[in-house]
Amino acid sequence: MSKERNQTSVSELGEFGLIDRLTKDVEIKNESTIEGIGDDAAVLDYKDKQVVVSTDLLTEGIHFNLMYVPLKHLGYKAVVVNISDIYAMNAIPKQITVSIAVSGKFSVEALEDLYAGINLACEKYNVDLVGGDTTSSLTGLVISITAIGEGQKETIVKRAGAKPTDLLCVTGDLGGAYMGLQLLERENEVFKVNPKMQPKLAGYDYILERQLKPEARQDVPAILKKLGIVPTSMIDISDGLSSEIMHLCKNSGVGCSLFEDKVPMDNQTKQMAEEFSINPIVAALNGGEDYELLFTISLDDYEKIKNDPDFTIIGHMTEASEGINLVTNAGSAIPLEAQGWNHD
Ligand code: TPP
Repeated sequence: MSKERNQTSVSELGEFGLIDRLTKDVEIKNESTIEGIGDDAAVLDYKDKQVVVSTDLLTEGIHFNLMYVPLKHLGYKAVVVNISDIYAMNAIPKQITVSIAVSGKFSVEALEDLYAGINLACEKYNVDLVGGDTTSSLTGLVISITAIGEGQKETIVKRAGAKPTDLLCVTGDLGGAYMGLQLLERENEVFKVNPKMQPKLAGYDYILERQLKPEARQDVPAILKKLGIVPTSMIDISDGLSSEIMHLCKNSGVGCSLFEDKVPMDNQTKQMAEEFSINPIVAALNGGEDYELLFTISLDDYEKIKNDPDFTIIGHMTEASEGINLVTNAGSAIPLEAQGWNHD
């Protein structure tokens, strides 16, 4: 929370004054936005397009800890995790609505920091903020974002559609966001005991950024289009690789063999996992928040994708009766368990 600026209480501005102030920098960038903030609902003209809508809720103490997450980063990340769901449909996000519930501990200036992050993400991803709601909360901050995107009927990709011989592919690398979170939690515990201790974060910029300022795979729909590939199924990795594989398999009615040695991981992820005595594959399988895309393609598309540096083939789908298995580095196949992150 900024110390330099004068602090205004939310009650001084009132709900509508607050909305005006928080959204004063919003600009409309897309032709399809006929009506933005100000009416009962946004009006979007999509003509021959398919509209895709997704909502996510983030709650203080459950999804984020403001002891080490700056509000500007939180705003940015809240947008990214939502629009990641739109890219996961092979669609392009165009508009978002943002609803917040805030307790009295937040000043207007603190909320402006949150919206500065939201606006920054809207700039980066070319998305319009077109509506939302604000209300009070007794327990801290709650952020709900709805993302709206557009796609073409022929190229929208769902979780169902994978066939038993398809290849399983992933973008980027996995486990980094989880190891970044472990590092921040550890240093936060140290801080609570001794606030004068300097946090030991040096050398871990990548995994910290993966946790604090993740990016959505904006580039993927265009790359797939260029390669002439329409995935047979797709999902984004928010809860961890294992539970996302489960979703694809369940929705498609297939099984899967995932190869441990193929799962891409960054060196910082591996290093931090070693410091925490965690097997790095566990961070990739169960950590979550990587916001990479996991998808299946027809075996016929193998030649198109095999040399593309954006994607890694990590396994293949099987008949459902063969189950969902992890082929370990030692060569044994063990049933994969969906131990993705949950809120308990
Ligand atoms: N606790 C704190 C304080 N910070 C975190 N970043 C996490 C836990 C980890 N975490 C927060 S959201 C999330 C994870 C792993 C991903 C899954 O969130 P969920 O609400 O299940 O998203 P959905 O699958 O509904 O999109």
